[in-house]
Amino acid sequence: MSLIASSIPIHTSISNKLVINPRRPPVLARAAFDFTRYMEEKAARVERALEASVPLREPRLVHEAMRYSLLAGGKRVRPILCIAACELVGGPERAAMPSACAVEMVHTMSLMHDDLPCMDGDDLRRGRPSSHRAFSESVAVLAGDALLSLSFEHVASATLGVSPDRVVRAIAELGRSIGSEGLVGGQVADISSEGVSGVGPERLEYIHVHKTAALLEAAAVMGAIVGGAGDEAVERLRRFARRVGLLFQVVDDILDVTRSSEELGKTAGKDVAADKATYPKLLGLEKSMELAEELKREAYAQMAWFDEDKAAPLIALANYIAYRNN
Ligand code: GRG
Repeated sequence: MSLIASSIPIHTSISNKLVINPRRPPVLARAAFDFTRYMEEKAARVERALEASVPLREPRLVHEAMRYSLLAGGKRVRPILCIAACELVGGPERAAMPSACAVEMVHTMSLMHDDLPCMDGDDLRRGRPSSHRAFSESVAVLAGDALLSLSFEHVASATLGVSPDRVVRAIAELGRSIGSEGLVGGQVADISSEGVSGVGPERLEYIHVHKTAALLEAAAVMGAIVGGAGDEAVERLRRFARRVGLLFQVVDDILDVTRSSEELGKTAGKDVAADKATYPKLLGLEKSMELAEELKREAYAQMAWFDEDKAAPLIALANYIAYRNN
């Protein structure tokens, strides 16, 4: 059963057995796999698909705002995860592209809403003024709503050559991951924990698993479903992505206190300023890095079930998430 639905924690205790050196060069599954090239090629195709998914129609203002945020050049980790999961189970990239675009639309709209003054309040996103600063608060809300709506429409209408029951399952996965028991649930828990003392590891894990890991999990699971995966493969990819998703947020917390706003393309040090519960605050930097390493190993373990060569992109993606700089 999914962690998102059951709320079973990934870690009830933090291991202190692992000793890691964060500067150690990452070890990839196969030296022959060129991950940089893989990311560049996939990101370029995702970019083209995203561009085509939101044409500049009337009313111009809302479409301009949708495109302003969607095409602002994020890392595109979620769509690439979706495509890699599809290809791992033998599906073609084109089967996953609409789902890949949909998760990026949802991710982008969640950033637009998160940046609003009534939420986390940030004027900088992806290295440029946030949506509400470039347009207005009302346009940022509406353009975010429109991206959310389009994400579902896009999976339903643009996924071709995949059986209708698989498309419906993918849409259900997306809906479940972002609603009140997914992303929205995590954001509510996050906001209501601000400035509250005594936020423990279980509460923090709930926030991060729902706010961040849920959408990465949906990306991988949607890719697997439209790629034709059986139940066991879907479940393995779900567990892999859940750990990678939590890893993503642990690293995000670490970067918030170790990098500058210029490096991040968003305001650094915000978590401390807002008195937020974060892993560095709860565990300290070193233990947070140990947790990141542990999550990466657990994610890798799920990949051992698959063909080593086919799993190489996902292993490398987890590695990239663990060692990223922004
Ligand atoms: C989804 C209906 C709905 C509402 C949104 C505002 C909100 C509810 C949730 C906030 C979720 C949020 C902002 C989580 C943080 C996730 C995170 C670590 C973002 C950074 O992702 P990157 O580093 O960013 O992949 P880029 O810009 O590279 O895409």
